[in-house]
Amino acid sequence: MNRESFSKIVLRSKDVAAALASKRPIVALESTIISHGLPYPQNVELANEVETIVRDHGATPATIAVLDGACCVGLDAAQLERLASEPGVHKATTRDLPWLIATGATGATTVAATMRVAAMCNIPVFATGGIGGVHRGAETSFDVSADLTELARTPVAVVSAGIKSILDISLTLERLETFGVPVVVNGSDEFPSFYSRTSGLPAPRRLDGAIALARFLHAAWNELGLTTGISIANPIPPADEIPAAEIGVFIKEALTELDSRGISGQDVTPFLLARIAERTEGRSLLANLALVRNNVVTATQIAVEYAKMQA
Ligand code: PSU
Ligand code: MN
Repeated sequence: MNRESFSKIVLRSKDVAAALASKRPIVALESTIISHGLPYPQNVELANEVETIVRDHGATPATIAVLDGACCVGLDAAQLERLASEPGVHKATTRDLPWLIATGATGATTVAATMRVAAMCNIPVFATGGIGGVHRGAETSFDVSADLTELARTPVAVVSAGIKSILDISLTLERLETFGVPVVVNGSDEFPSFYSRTSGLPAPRRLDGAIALARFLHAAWNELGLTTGISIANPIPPADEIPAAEIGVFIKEALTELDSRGISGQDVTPFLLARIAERTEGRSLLANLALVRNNVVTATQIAVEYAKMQA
């Protein structure tokens, strides 16, 4: 495999190609959150809004998805609308990429698949809402997100609001430690749990602000030569937070319903996200939108600082 074969299946937008050529900062964005994580039309509104946020903070947005068998890096408004509204867009993690390419299908990329495509294009910073992890009950279901596998082997920094407590946060942090993935929390001593700034678990490491975080990426990849991804947990802003005890009730309820309906595999995360949004009457949705915007600002600031360090 070589660069030439990549160039046949990876379509970079004009803006992304220009930014890559002149080594200007880029922020990768995933698309599963658009097709399977948020309802229409909030999903497409957010997808457009985060592109503007990246530009306003001095970088080029690169939303990633597989459209008709091509890995697209940098999408236009019509492509975002399609991912947000078209029924039957596949949820695509790393193992699904070859099938989408070989059959000409369309898929929204998870954190794992987005990391993989971003790495193919040398885009080191990626913003999302929440990453996947070890599901509760994984000791019998073996349900552990491929996001963790990808963090173990793909050198991309993922800025998230931590991990939803639909997952086993403690076991997820154990897995990341085993894989040697550096995990750092931005500006807090506690690991955040998506809707909440707290989880009851300490931050494995803490750094404050984009310059310190960019320095951390530089140490990992350029000075130490590590080849793993990096997980940057960015707590939701205090004004948008839903306290862990409040959201916990709805999470428990959704998990019970998951069991009684026998839902498994790739459908688990989308089911839980939709159920929680429904049961909180949109409050979780507002929090979700707010934390994504916040992560995109932080990721863009990191991308800008990291690009300066590579000059
Ligand atoms: N967690 C969220 N919102 C999301 C996801 C996770 O709070 O939209 C999406 C991301 O795309 C993540 C994927 O990569 O779900 C993980 O799915 P799975 O658990 O099937 O690996
Ligand atoms: Mn899974």
